[in-house]
Amino acid sequence: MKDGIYRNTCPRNCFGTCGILSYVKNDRLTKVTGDPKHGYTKGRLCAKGYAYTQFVYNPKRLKYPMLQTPRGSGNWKRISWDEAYSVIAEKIIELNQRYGSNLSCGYNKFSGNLGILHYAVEGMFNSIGPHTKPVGNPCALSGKLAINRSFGRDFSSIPEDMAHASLIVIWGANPAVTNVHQMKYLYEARRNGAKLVVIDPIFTRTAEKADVYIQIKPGTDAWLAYGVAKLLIDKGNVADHFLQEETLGWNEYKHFIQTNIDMKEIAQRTGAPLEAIELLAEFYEKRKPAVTWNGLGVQRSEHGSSSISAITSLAAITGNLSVPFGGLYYMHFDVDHFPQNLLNHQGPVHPSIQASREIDFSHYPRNALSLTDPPLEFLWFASRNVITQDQDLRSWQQLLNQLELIVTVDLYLTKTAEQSDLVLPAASHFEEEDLHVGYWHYWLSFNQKAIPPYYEAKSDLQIARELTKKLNELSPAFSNFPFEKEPIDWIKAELTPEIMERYSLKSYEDLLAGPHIKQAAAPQSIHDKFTLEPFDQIIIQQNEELTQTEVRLKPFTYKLLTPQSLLKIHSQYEMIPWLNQGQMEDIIELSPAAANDQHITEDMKIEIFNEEGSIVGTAKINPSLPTNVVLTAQAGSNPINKLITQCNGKQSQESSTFFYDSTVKIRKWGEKRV
Ligand SMILES: Nc1nc2c(c(=O)[nH]1)N[C@H]1C(S)=C(S)[C@@H](COP(=O)(O)OP(=O)(O)OC[C@H]3O[C@@H](n4cnc5c(=O)[nH]c(N)nc54)[C@H](O)[C@@H]3O)O[C@H]1N2
Ligand SMILES: Nc1nc2c(c(=O)[nH]1)N[C@H]1C(S)=C(S)[C@@H](COP(=O)(O)OP(=O)(O)OC[C@H]3O[C@@H](n4cnc5c(=O)[nH]c(N)nc54)[C@H](O)[C@@H]3O)O[C@H]1N2
Ligand code: SF4
Ligand SMILES: [Mo]
Repeated sequence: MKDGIYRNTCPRNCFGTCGILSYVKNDRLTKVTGDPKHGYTKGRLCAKGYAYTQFVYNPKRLKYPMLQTPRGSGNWKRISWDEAYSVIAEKIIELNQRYGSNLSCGYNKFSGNLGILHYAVEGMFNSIGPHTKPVGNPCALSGKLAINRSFGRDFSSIPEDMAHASLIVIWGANPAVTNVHQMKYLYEARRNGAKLVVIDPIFTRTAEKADVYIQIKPGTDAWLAYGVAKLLIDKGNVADHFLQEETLGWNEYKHFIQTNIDMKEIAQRTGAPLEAIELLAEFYEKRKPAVTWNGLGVQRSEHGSSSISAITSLAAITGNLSVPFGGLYYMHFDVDHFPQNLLNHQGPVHPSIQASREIDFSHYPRNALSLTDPPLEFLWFASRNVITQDQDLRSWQQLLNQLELIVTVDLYLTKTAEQSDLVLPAASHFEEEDLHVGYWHYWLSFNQKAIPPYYEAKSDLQIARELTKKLNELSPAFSNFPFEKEPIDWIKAELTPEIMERYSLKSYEDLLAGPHIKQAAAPQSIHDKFTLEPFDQIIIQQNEELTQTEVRLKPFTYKLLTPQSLLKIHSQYEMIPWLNQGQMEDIIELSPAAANDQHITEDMKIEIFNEEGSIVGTAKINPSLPTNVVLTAQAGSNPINKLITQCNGKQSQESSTFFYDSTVKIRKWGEKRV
């Protein structure tokens, strides 16, 4: 590669989707900075971004394809790519002969790298005809469905506009940790006199910055939203004209609130003092424009979808959806407006099987175990670390034990890779080309290949191309993956005339000079945005689930909250010395009351446990935690997700995973279980 500065995009599952400038000398990445031409991130990265040289040249990165015999033994042997492809292709073909289809072959891919070319994994599987694939979205589906019920489509306001708000109400998001660039817009609004309200069971780093912090019992946001709505409706402080003209179901909603909502009960259920609820109502009444932020944290539990609906309805009745710079934030799915040619690649038709078998993400191992005709025998992991990030690990273990071949493509030897037969080293984003659409801001950006691959690492797309060749060599026309296409061909194919117009591009080369914003979504007034994509009527629904929203816990049982950490993205970046020294990883935070119940003192070794198993850690007493909450971080050497349960089958096929609904008990380490 030529020495110089290249344009990259941080591909993590993160609100930033930051533009990066990469400095390259003698084929080495020497430093990275933020891309000043990115209008949202404005030349900044987070700490993880600035540590990318340590991510790329980390001694722990996988260098070569490796085979482990037997699986789980740690007995790894370096093999060539050709040998790896042969092992995989022979197994796929043999399974095809055994079962007469490729249904016994499946993959589980999620969010390690969100670049559009990473749909190569889906494309590669589509290319062999019907197989077994995950569907849904364990992270965000419940909220997405709620927003869709309200707006008839996805909706999330322009993040740059938040700087002009007079009130910002954050329900269950922690941007000071998870969305650091947004803080700049939030601070700008505050400098202009805006008030910030944070609603969260935990006194987070974002809550520390708030004017008003409302500590809420987990899972009760719908009640709080309806309580505020009740106060506004009773005083007649609602956007009557808007509600009559542009919403459906207003009269029913109003009737529901007036007859069902009792403020004393709301305070009791939510744990929020009545004064705080009244203050929030007063803010909503007096401060315009107000923005309402539906955090992902709200929707990781059984009633999460109802809560997002209730919060969204509250934003609507305050009239803030129809005033400039008012708005509602969740996340958007603009990537779905792209052709996503790899994701949608059509494979060969099977004579008798119409379509692939679909397994819901949140029930993957259980559903996979129940497949019999044929069973799932071969599983491919890419951009996914189920052992640290998914729930129901007992079922995962059972599934992994019975599979015939497990392949993991990753940059590191993750907990999931450790349980695989084969690991294939993935390229970092500096070693491949890609195209990126954010899910929070509205910028489109390019990812240039800046350096040669680390040792023998390859991109997921390159692996798809090469495995296809091997399959077709061994069994002609087995796969129809267009392996001759280069990455740039795939990128150009995404930039249809319509997309080019939307992002004001003349050719893809424009993106080499800097990211482009979706035109009609450029920070203008909210009115312009609605004319861009006609604003459907808002359906304000009464939710019958509402009456069940109260969280009742058994005595000495605690809700386990495991939100995201500042210096990691889920299981990623743990090994980076600039960021994580491992010292925080076994901390279990509990309230003084919980500590008292169990006679636990600071720094004591304790165990939290439930029917799934137990985790040992060091107690930290956090005076601001609610009595019934235990707080820990994700991933680490002893992943907490061992204790994340399937919630007694309550989780429907169409929801996010209920990561925040598990409960645990606590005991001193070494004590007998009672
Ligand atoms: N540094 C960093 N940034 C990240 C990530 C990361 O791992 N690290 N992950 C990225 C990804 S994939 C995602 S999805 C986002 C998530 O980012 P956020 O939207 O901020 O969501 P969470 O971190 O899941 O939870 C936010 C807050 O919700 C609170 N919460 C839990 N239950 C409830 C409830 O019932 N009601 C209310 N009101 N609050 C509740 C939690 O205490 C937590 O403080 O972050 C992204 N950004
Ligand atoms: N307890 C608990 N669990 C949670 C959550 C929670 O709040 N609490 N949050 C959930 C949420 S919001 C999410 S989004 C999920 C995230 O779940 P995952 O998507 O599984 O999480 P990551 O750890 O970000 O990434 C998975 C792997 O992708 C790898 N990877 C990165 N780039 C590439 C690439 O280019 N190619 C390939 N093949 N691999 C790559 C990384 O090295 C990493 O090992 O976790 C969920 N799990
Ligand atoms: S992790 Fe998020 S904030 Fe940090 S550089 Fe990547 S996209 Fe930006
Ligand atoms: Mo997520």
